[in-house]
Amino acid sequence: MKNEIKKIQDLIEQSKSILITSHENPDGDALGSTLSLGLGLHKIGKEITLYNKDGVPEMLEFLPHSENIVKSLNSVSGPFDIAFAVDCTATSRAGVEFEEYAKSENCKNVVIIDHHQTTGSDANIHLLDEGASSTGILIYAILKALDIELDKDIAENIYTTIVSDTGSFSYSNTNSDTLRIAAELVDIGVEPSKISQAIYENEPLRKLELYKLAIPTLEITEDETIASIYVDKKMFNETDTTRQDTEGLVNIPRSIKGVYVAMLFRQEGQESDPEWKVSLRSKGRVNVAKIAEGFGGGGHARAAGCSLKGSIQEVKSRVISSVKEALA
Ligand SMILES: [Mn+2]
Repeated sequence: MKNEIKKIQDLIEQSKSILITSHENPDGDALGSTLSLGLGLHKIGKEITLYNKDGVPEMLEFLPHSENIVKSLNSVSGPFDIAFAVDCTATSRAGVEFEEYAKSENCKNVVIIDHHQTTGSDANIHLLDEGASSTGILIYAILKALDIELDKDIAENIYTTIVSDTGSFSYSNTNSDTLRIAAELVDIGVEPSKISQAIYENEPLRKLELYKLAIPTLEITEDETIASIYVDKKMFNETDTTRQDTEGLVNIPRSIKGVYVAMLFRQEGQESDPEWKVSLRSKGRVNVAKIAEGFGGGGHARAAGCSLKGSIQEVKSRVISSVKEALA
């Protein structure tokens, strides 16, 4: 990993124009990493372009400089010396537009920075540290390697990546490095209560209306170890919500005593050809990344995702069978 950081450092030092993106439907780690890397590299005179296919969700608009993230690559002024895809297992995670763009002459080098279990990638440099609590922790390491002084805006962005991906320092990926870095960020000026309020006490009412419709779908297996919940197109339409409003919903089945694996099914695609995006959460007994991989997805041992086609009943029973097998 030290080696990869050195390679990235050298590449940045030789570069002028830099494009940074992250995965679609971005979370706090995706955008906090995009922004902190961008702000840091801007400080040493690089020309920075920030892009995300889905833009900035309302709940993350508080991130300093998030208004600078563009939603299309049409108007950006390439070519770029480096295109970074952060918090992404592959360039495809940032969407087709970026995947194609990264392959073109517009991007001289592609660098992936991530903390998700993965095999192989389509990048020139792939910095992968599964031990990092958030991708933002890796951005922190890169900025430090480049001797860039962290200011409050950078610190708030990195701090948000940590709070998001550790569930406010509560998941098993919270380690002493995470806490030490968080403490340093607080010393720089981050106010933890301000960030927590921005993330957790700022929900649009419509999101709770969606929760009201989703909670009756809560189901648990007979032995009470696997729990699921789902959101279909009708619920989204009725509450005028989008997939962004399902953020955190999987924590409802997960919160149940005795549950080892929790899952959220979210309908995507056309009504005639329904597709379900599955978020899997494990409390430790089962590696849900392995389950997701079985359906063409991926992720971490305790948080992973995949997509399946079919009716909700079919899709649920396939995933639950696979979890039961793993639990047996
Ligand atoms: Mn992440």
